[in-house]
Amino acid sequence: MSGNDKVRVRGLSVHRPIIYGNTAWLLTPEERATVNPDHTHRWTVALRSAASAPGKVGDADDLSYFIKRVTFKLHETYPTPNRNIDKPPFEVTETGWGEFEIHIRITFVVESGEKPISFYHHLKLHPWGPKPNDPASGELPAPSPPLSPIHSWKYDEIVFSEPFQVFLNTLNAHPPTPLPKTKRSLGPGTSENSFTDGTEAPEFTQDMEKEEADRLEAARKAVIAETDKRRAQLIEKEQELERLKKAVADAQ
Ligand code: SLL
Repeated sequence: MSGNDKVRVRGLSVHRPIIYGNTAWLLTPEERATVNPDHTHRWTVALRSAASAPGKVGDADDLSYFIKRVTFKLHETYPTPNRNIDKPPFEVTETGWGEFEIHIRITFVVESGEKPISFYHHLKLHPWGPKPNDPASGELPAPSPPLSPIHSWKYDEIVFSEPFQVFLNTLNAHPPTPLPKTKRSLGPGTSENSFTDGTEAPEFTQDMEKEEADRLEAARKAVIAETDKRRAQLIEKEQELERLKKAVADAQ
C-alpha cells in the first residue's frame, strides 16, 4: 500500500447493485419422509449481484472482490443459526416449516476500510396474494398446492462514499454487469425458473430503474407544487392578518 492508497477520494461515490431474498420450493412427500416430516419447504436465501446470470435470479457477477463475508442469522430453531459464508455463492439452503426474519450482515474486504452493514429479509415460503382457502378472500380454494417456486427478492445498491484509493482501484477493475433494458426470457428448465404456470423468475431491469426514477421525479414535482400552494396561502393569510390588525388599530 502506498501513502496515496490510504487517502479517501473526496467527492466521489461508487455504487454496486445487489439483490437479496429467497426462493422456496414445496417438498414432495418423498422428500419430507427423508428430510424431516415436519418440514414443508426447501429454501435458499442469498445475496447476489443484481444482473442475472443465464436462468438465474441475479448472480451474473462474483461479488467477492468487495465482500469478505455474508452472515445469515437464521431463526433459533435452526442448529448454529449464525451461518458465515466466506466465499460465493453467498447463500444458505435449508429446509423448514415456517417463515421468519433473516438477519443479513455483509462484511467488506479489509482494504475497503468500510464498516459491516446489516439488514433483514423476511423469508417467504407461501404464495403471494390472499390465501386460496381463506373464506374472507372470496376466492375458490386452489385445486392443488402450487409446484412453482416462490420468489421474494429486493433490489438495492451498496454505496461507497469517498472510498480509499486502493479500494476504488479494486472497484474500478470490476464494473458491474449492466442490467438489461427490459426483462429477457430466461428460458425454461432451470431450477430457479421451473414455473408451471408460464410465468418466469423475476429479473431486475433498467426499465424498472427508470420507472422508479420517474416515480421519484413525479413525487418531487408534487412536493414543489404543494409547497408553492401553501406558501401562497400563507402570504394571503399574513396579508389578511395585517388588514385585520390595521382595522382593529383604526377602530381604537
Ligand atoms: C413461526 N415465528 O412461528 C415463526 C418461526 C421458525 C421456522 C418459524 C426450523 C425447522 C426445525 C423452522 O422451520 N423454523 O428446526 O426443524 O412461523
